[in-house]
Amino acid sequence: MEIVKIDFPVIGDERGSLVALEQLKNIPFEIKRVYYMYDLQNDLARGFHAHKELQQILICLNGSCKVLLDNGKEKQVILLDKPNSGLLIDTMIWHEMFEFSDNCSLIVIASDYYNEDDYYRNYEAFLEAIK
Ligand code: T46
Repeated sequence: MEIVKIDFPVIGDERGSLVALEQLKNIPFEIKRVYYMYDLQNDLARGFHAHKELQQILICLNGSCKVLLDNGKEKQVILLDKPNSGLLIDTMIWHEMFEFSDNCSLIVIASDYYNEDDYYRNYEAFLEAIK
């Protein structure tokens, strides 16, 4: 399975670091939604679904976490621990986020609005769909 990680250029000076995300430039799709997660619990994993059409870039802005990506044939676990690195979660990739560090926060750049009909939340249904 191809893992796509995007390293965003950091514009830094003595005041700190700045990263710019721009649709169809360093984000490979049109951006329709941005959401974020914080107060994450180390032992409470999230995700456990795949998207039919949605593409997303997941960035760990603070702390670290692991992401399992599963295309139905292969599984890979990726560590996210850099605020200037984004992980592409493409369509039809089952994903789970887990082992959140203290103060972990995640921001997600998404190609479409929230739509519950775009989710496969049942693993067997996901496997059936990608056959
Ligand atoms: C994903 C991973 C990375 C909304 O109402 N609007 C939204 O934009 C989102 C993202 C969620 N919700 C509702 C749906 C649920 O009732 O918020 C509740 C929690 O969502 P969920 O259990 O899907 O959260 P995660 O962390 O398991 O998954 C989220 C995204 O939903 C999903 O698209 O790929 O983050």
